[in-house]
Amino acid sequence: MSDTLFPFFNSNSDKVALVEGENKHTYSEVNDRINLFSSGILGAKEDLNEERIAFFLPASLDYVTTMHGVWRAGGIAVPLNVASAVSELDHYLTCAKVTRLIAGTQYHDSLKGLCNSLKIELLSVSDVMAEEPRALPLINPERRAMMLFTSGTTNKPKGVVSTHKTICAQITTLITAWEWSERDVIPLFLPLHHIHGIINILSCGLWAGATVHLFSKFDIPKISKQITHGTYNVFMAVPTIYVKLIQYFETIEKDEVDKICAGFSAMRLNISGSAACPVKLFEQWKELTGQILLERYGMTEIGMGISNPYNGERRAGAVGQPLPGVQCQLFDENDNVVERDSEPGEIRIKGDNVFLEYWENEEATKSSFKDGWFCTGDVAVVEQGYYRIMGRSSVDIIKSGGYKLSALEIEGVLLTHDSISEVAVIGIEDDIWGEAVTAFVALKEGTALEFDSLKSWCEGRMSSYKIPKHLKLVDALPRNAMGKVTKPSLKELL
Ligand code: MCA
Ligand code: AMP
Repeated sequence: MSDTLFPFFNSNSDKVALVEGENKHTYSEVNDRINLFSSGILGAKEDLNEERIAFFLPASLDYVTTMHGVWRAGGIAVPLNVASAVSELDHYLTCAKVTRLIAGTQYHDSLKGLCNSLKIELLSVSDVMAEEPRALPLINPERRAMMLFTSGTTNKPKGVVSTHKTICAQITTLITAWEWSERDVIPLFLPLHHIHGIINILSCGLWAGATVHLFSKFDIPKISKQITHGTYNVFMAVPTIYVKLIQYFETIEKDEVDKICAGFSAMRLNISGSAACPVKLFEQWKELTGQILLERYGMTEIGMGISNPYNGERRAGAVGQPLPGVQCQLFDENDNVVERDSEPGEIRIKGDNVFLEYWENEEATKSSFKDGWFCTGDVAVVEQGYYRIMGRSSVDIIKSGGYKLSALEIEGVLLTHDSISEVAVIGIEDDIWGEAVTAFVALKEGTALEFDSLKSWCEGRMSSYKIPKHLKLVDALPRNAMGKVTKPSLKELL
């Protein structure tokens, strides 16, 4: 059972695990709370037997209680994006066959209708808590533990299922590689429905006995203030966050900038990941803070795969070497191993860190593995011993501010607009977001479309970060002889 392996939860430690605003929670207090939650969610059952319990909670003590509570009771934890549109939630809840949804009371009114229609019990954490702890099941590490939704080259996001063993492998490799310890203090402001926030920050922190400061969003002034006070010694973020920090520095007094940069400078580690870190950003950050960003590469299906070294050269524009316990190999289009340096190939991964399956999607699971290797769809080269990511094999995946977005999913929603006859969505290079969602639209005859009205129409139909940043009206989309839209040629139309 992976959860009891979190050593500090078992040690009755009075060390602070979580800081939430003015409130501090010790490991022993959090541990007791988790046990009461597990006892309550079990009710009369001995074991949840992989029942899917979803939760709609921002970063909070309640989130940690629910995640670990579900694990200890033998359920599958399904953390949801609190910024989701209702239509997206419908898909997640239906696909995972969720039975109970734990949500903050502030969300109950907006979730009630959906839960009623899907016959899902809507609860708050306090509804679940038992008065007394009870015996909890022993859980085989091979059992399913968590489901995260990931966008792919198909229309709807797929549920990526990891086991207790997967999660344990993903955490422990990072604890070793990045030298986590109980002396660490880290801010957590990333969303908690993705590996970056869940595993790299929250779970590694709690496993190591560190202190994790929880923020419901990336609140630059608040977080910067703590940084000037020297509160944190580790900082992990997506490249967009480093860009936004640098932009923020341009809006405040130099004296203040110097204090924040000194706070960063004193840290033991600054990490960038989830999307490519431009060399220019790497250099700017070094110049401002003296920190040499450690860039690493990961994916929902594998956790972290490749990382620049903690000790040793961290190379700009490269992601380093495979992490301990992770097997990594590049393959060409004919599935042959790429033997020579500087020749590109698809990254394929093996190891205990790799997920179990796409939930109830045998076909997708099967086609994503070849000879036991998980095929990431990312193309890389090895140069003087360092992997460098060159891009993805699909134009239908967009990385915006660290979020992986499916062009097809966005197109599917836009096509339901009354004025749109055809649409193609791609990512266009962008200094802040990495890639900006851009929609090429052909209109139905006799109709017109303003960008602002399209954006308003999108609200509530998709999460706000998926809404196109640019709209280009075209007479018709460029197509090849087979009638397929030639997406690479769209950029030329801008
Ligand atoms: C916010 N907006 C965005 C994005 N985020 N637009 C495009 N892409 C985005 N990622 C838009 C909002 O819709 C809004 O638009 C406006 O920006 C301001 O929103 P706000 O929420 O205030 O922005 P923010 O707080 O500055 O958010 C930026 C962010 C956030 C903090 C960078 O996007 C974020 O947390 N990204 C990280 C996601 C992540 O953790 N990914 C890891 C998955 P409007 O004003 O028009 O309403 S990848 C992973 O886990 C793998 C394993 C890995 O390798 O790590
Ligand atoms: P997700 O499935 O949302 O976790 O996103 C995983 C994808 O993010 C990978 O398949 C890569 O395309 C991309 N990614 C993650 N880290 C990096 C990185 N350091 N450089 C380039 N791309 C990255």
